[in-house]
Amino acid sequence: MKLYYAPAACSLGPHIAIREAGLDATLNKVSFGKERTTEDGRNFYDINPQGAVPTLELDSGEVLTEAQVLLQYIAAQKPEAKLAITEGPDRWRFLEALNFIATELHKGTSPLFRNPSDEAKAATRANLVNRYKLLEQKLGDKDYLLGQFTVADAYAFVVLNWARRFEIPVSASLNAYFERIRARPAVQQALKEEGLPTS
Ligand SMILES: N[C@@H](CCC(=O)N[C@@H](CS)C(=O)NCC(=O)O)C(=O)O
Repeated sequence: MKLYYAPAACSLGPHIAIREAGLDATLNKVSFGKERTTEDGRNFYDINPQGAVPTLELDSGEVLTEAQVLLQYIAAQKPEAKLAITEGPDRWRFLEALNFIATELHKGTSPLFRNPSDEAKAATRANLVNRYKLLEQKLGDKDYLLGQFTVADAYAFVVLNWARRFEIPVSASLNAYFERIRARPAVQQALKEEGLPTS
């Protein structure tokens, strides 16, 4: 499989998941200039008409999109790595966490990347402060959102990294959670491969 990514974008979640699962995958960096071009010189819109990362090209040639679907797809390729919860009551908590991160935190942060007006920025930040309190409640006193590490934590790591970038205040427990994830060897590998700081 081939993952189209941009450094520190939401594609970092599936990238971490690939490394956690120990899957064989190649990376292809997308340039987000006026044109969207892949590392190997193709027009990215020909691969994904939405022009967004993450985009996963399967070995069959099929193209899969949407971060939380890619995370589940990757986890399903290596069930023994237990990166998803697929049975029991926690299955629904797992899906709830993924959707919360996608719709409240990921898309809740997106406006800040578009250089919004001061008013829009303040409203976005206030909403995120509230949403990170909810994430803190979901984490509780556990090491990871579902107790064990899953791809939901890989996704949470990405948005918490953005929270740092945009100086959204989060609790000490969420900061410790971020550091716990960052210390994982697979996360360190993914950060290095994207040319990002590892500490
Ligand atoms: N619905 C997509 C959205 C992905 C998305 O927002 N990707 C961002 C990077 S984090 C992107 O590529 N933005 C460029 C654009 O949409 O034009 C998903 O959940 O995967």
